[in-house]
Parts: sequence; structure tokens; C-alpha cells
Amino acid sequence: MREKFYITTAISYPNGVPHIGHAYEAIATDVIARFERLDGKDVFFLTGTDEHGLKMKQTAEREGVTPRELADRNSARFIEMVKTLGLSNDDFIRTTEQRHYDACAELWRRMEKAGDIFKRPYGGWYSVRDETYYKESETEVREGQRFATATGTPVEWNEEETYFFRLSAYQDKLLAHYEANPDFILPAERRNEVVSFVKMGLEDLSISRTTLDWGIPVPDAPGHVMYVWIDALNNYVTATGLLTDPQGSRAHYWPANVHVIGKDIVRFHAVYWPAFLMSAGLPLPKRVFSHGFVLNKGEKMSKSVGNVVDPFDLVKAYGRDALRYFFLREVMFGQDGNYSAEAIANRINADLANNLGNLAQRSLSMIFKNCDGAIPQPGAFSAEDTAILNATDALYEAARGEMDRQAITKYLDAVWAVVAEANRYFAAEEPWAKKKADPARMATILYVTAECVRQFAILAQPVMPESAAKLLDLLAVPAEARTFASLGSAGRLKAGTAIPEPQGVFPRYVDPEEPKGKKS
Ligand code: ME8
Repeated sequence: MREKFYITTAISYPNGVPHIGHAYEAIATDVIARFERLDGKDVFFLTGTDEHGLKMKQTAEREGVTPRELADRNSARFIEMVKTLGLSNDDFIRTTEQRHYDACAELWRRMEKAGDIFKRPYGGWYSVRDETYYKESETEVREGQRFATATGTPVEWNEEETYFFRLSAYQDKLLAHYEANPDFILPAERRNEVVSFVKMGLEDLSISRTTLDWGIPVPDAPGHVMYVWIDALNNYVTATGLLTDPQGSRAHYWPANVHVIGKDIVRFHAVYWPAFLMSAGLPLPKRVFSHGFVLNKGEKMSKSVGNVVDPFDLVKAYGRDALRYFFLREVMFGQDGNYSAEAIANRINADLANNLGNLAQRSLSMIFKNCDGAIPQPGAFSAEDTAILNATDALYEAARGEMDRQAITKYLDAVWAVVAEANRYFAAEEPWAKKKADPARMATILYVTAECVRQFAILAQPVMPESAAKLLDLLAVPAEARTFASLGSAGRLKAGTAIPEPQGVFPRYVDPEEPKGKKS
């Protein structure tokens, strides 16, 4: 039996079209899913859209459509984004689907049965944007208007009789869970913030709304819809069928191995969600990983500033694989990072075209021309050959170690450090200079280089699935020899294997705006 691995993105609000933050999260999660699949796991990867709540209703009103029309229209754009980015998701959940209504009703009943749900009048400072009530101490007044201190969103006083979840009863249990599972929340900074927050004390949480009808009805409570975050978080369980079809083929995926989310929604995932699950008697996810925010040249993207970047445009301009590589290499996963056109072009040209691309193109062209179009037979390995092969063979362990903590950027750093080393090896060994004097030595150098490229390509597949596949095609690596099981000495290239005529896989990026002058 293969080990299962269940990974999710946050589900996006379709009150607008997808932006680069959504694309970034989707790409990162896809890289993890692909990595684990290549490492032999039975992966289930879920993404989707979060379609209820006040924010959706208000946007729909402004646009003169129904919330469902708004959700249908924009959710279709998110599905398109998923395709454009080349995601390998196994399902796309929309919270307006019947399966989700059923699963949420079941979750509610379980929490109710556990004695954790009660009714009480409620008043508080409500932020429409955050869909959350704040304590007065969590708000501040500026120019006559009150704002939530943490998020800067406007809040207004709101009163209604709602159902409450007994969150206060979970403070100790949550703290015990964080203590016993130090990697439940990563990175550590986020974990520390959550622990301090919970230590300050948890208040019971209002979990139904009567002021709104665009939501999932509370069972046996006409007029009440569920607080959108109960509905939203439960998408992760809905998709497994655990609450509605426990014998089904996906039920074994729960609990999730990793929820990938942005840093603005850690509290919901690391405090509320585990408390709901404990109450409902369901196992907790193994990890909540919070990535940082992608900023446009250091500025937050916003419609009013006019610096919102359309992920579709970026894919068109740079190509899907290059964009995927850029985001994960440039933005340290778990921290904030910057996007700029110059930075993308630099990464494409330095890391892809010059580094990996050149190494592959130069070594494979030489093999094609000078070794009868087939992987050459190596002779005895020199100390230099052995050193670069060892460094390459060691990459699986290094990458695996990093990815145990979803350290995607560090895994890529590790691979590209050896790509650079292989370039130095190739340049220092000068196979082209040995063509006549020592063809056997040339063959060995080319074999060693091609073998390194094979492993780089296998390891690059999670980030650049198409380009890596092209590289593996150029090396004539059969489909069944492309998983991580073939890394290291287990999958060495076989001398005599015919290779096709090499084609460049990583073209240089040339700014189409730049005047086409002399070729450099
Ligand atoms: O929060 N950079 O939806 P959402 C990186 N529906 N990530 C960003 C980002 C940026 N500039 N902007 C947003 C929601 N994100 C809820 C989630 S989950 C049960 C419900 C991330 O559309 C954000 O942190 O506002 C979140 O993880 C995801 O995009 C969706 O954001």
C-alpha cells in the first residue's frame, strides 16, 4: 500500500477574478503534490472556490447579478487559471455544491451533539471584508471610522442572535496539540504567533448569521445560515467524502497532510479548524503551512493602486514553466517576496537558459554529433567525475529533507547549486578539446554530464513539468524511469541508448518591447 498524501490550497473567494497571489499559492501547492507523487505517494490534491458569505453578496449587489451568477462566472475563471498554470489537482470543489451542503450539515450536527453549539445574542465589531467579528480591543478609530487593527479593514457594530461554538473549551486542548506537534504550524514564526494568540484566551465564536441568506442553512434552524468560515474550512473534509460517504474511495485521505494557506488566514486554519474537528471527533490535519505574500515591487497589489497582476498575462508573457520556477525560486516559501518583470527575466536567463539549458544543450549536442547519436560508454571515472556524480546522487536526500517541511525554495536551491557545479565541471573538463586526442575521455565526461542532467530533469519535474519532460525526452529516458525511484545510481543512463537531435528547452527571455538591435 502506498502512503497517502492529501494536500489542499485555500479555496479562493470568487468575488473577483484570480490574481497573482492565488496563482502563487496554486503553483506552490502543485509543486508539493507533484513532488510527493514522484516520490511514490498516493496523492490527493484539492483546490476550489469559497462562494458564500457577505462579501460575495455585496459584490453581486454592486454588479447587479445574483451571488450565484457571480460565483458561477468567477469560479469558471479560477478553473481556467488552474488549467493555465498546469495544476495536477484531483478535484476542484465549489462550496455551492450539494455534497458540500450535506457535509456541512453533518459537521454541524456532530459539533452540536458534542455540546459545543449554543444560541446567544451577539453584538460586536464586524468587518465585512474579513467576515469576522473583532473585540473592541482589536480595533482602532482613525478619522472617525473604526478599523480592525490587524487587517486595517473597516468594522461596524452589528447585533444578532446567533449560534455560538464553545471555542473557549478548546484553549488547553489546542495548546497541548501545538506542544505535542511542534511542526503542526509552519513556518515557526506563524506557529509562535498562534500560540501567543491562544494563550491570551479564546472566546466563544459566533457561527451563524441571520443577517444573510447567502450561505449554508443551519440544520433545523430556519433563518440561520452558517458563518462562512465553518462552511469554507469544511471543504477540505467534504472532498474526501468522510462525512457523507465514509466507505467511499476518498475517505482514507482525511486527515490532510498539509493545508497550504496564506499568512492572513492562519488563525482560521490553526485555531478554529482544529477546534471544530476535535469537537466533531475527526482527526486533525498534520500540518498548516503558511506562505507569505507576493508583492508587486514591494507594494501590496490592489485595484485602487492599479498594480494588480493578471496571472494569465504572466503565463502568456513568460511561459507557464518559467513562471512556476520563478515564483518558487525567487520567493522563499514561507516568507513574503517580490514580483517584477526584471526579476522574472533574470531568473529565466540566468538559471534556466544559461545554467540548466546550456549544460543540457551543450552536452547533448556533443553526444549527438560525436558519439553516434547515442549515450556514450563511459570509461573509468576520475576523481572529478565521481565528485559531481556523488553531489548529484545526494540531491534526492537533500530535496526530500527540505520537502518534509515544504521548504520548496531550499529544495530548488540545492538542485541548482549542483547544476552550477556541473557547469563548472563541464567547463573545466573541456570535452570539446579531447575530441581528437582522447575520445574515450570525452565520452566519459559527456556521459557523466548527461547523467547529471538526467537527475536534474527528474528533480525539476515538480516545478517545470513540461520542460523537464522535454529534457527527459532528449535523454530518451523511458516514462517509467522518471520517478524519484530512478534517481541516484539506480537509474543511470544506459550507454548505447539512441537520443533524438537535441532542441533548446529553455529559450532566453527577450523583452518584446526592447528594440531588436544587434544580437549579443
Ligand atoms: O482567504 N500573495 O480567499 P482569498 C500570496 N476564501 N497569497 C495571497 C495573496 C498575495 N498577494 N493574496 C491572497 C480566502 N493570497 C478564503 C480562504 S480557506 C478555507 C478560505 C492567498 O481568495 C490568501 O492568503 O482571499 C489565501 O490563502 C488565498 O490566497 C485565497 O485568498
